[in-house]
Amino acid sequence: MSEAMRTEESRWAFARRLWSTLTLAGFGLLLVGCAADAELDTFQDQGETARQINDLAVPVFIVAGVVLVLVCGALVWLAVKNRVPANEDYQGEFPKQVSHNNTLEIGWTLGPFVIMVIVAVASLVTHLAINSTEANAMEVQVDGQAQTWEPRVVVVGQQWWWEYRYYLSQDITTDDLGDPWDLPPADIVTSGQMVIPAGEEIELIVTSRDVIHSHWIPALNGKRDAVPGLYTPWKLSADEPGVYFGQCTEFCGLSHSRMRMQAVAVTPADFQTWIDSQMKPANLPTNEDSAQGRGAEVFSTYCASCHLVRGLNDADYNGAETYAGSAPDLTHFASRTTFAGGIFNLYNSDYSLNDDQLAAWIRNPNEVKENYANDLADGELPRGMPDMGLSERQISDVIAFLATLGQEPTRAQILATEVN
Ligand code: HEC
Ligand SMILES: [Cu+2]
Repeated sequence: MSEAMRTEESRWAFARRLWSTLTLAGFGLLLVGCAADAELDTFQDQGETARQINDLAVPVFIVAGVVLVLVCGALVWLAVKNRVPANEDYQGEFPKQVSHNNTLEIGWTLGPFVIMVIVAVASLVTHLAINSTEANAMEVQVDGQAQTWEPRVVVVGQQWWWEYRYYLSQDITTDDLGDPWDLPPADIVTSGQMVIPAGEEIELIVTSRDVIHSHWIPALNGKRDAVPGLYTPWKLSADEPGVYFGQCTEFCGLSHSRMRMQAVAVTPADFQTWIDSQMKPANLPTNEDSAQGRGAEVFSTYCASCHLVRGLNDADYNGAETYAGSAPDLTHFASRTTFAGGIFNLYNSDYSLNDDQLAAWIRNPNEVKENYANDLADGELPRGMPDMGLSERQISDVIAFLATLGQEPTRAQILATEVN
């Protein structure tokens, strides 16, 4: 065997191996998409809007699939059936040439036309339905006073976490909001977790403070872009109490894949309880010499330029010194069960505080979630939380302080919201 032939042969062997590897990898990826309990499965609708989307998408997928199989099948079948050897001396018959066949021409014009009209009408109907909102004002107690509240949440994306703002005492509209860098104070502000009453349609007002993000909680609804400076209406609802996972779906920089969120749907009674506790200012430590007291001091020195703890630094809080001008409101930090864009568990499954993870975060955020917040050029503002060079003592003190902020979640809540 000549040298040239051998190389030729090994090239072929390589190509074959490459092909089978790629095919296997392709099938692997396909199967990964089949996990029965996938958190971001678009086909497991658990709310009205998600259901309406599926009622449109599934039949359209099926019709498109049938058309694909018919067209490709006909193509392959005709090609095989009418094959003629690539041989200039071929003397046999050539396939019959068909043209100007009225039945065929009308058929393959009208068929697709009818299918497209049906799909277009169905799409339009669904589109209008998922973009319309209903008036479903519900009764809530705010500071002991009954209020009618049209369930509405202002959703703000920034690198790399979601903020949820609740205005219970007024029927907030985009006109009242002004610009997203200077929103009016809200009754309740959370991050990463949006608590909603189950069975109610929740109107969302979606915006961003830096780059374009996209809000997506697939069990409850499709995606909606969060565009800086623009307010876009959206809605979602959950049929039953439960936890519904989401993920930012517009590439927004370094930690885009670690920008997650959860909708936590609760019963109306639990929702009221949640409102009552969230409306309270922080419970501040009274003993300055306790770990919590020293932690509050650390907070005031190192953290108050970005984070708000209502009752502690409202007076001189004027937004965060970050590119987006915002950082999570920590007034009720310990009432949430995940942190840093919904990627870490704040509690262990034995109900204790996940202080290892929290310490790692405060020690150097960039190491556990990449950001762009350290060693910046002059005048450049951080995207994410910087490493503040605290001592281990300061870290454990500030954690002791953070642990006192907000009503502790229940064990059921901790287990249901666990992320991995
Ligand atoms: C320069 C502004 C800035 C300073 C100063 C700062 N942080 Fe942050 N912090 C942020 C930003 C931005 C985030 C959101 C980052 C993310 O999720 O990617 C954050 C997130 C957090 C979170 C997670 C909150 C949540 O709900 O997800 C905790 C806890 C936290 N910071 C604690 C602290 C503590 C403690 C200090 C002081 C020692 C501090 N931060 C100082 C900007 C700051
Ligand atoms: Cu994002």
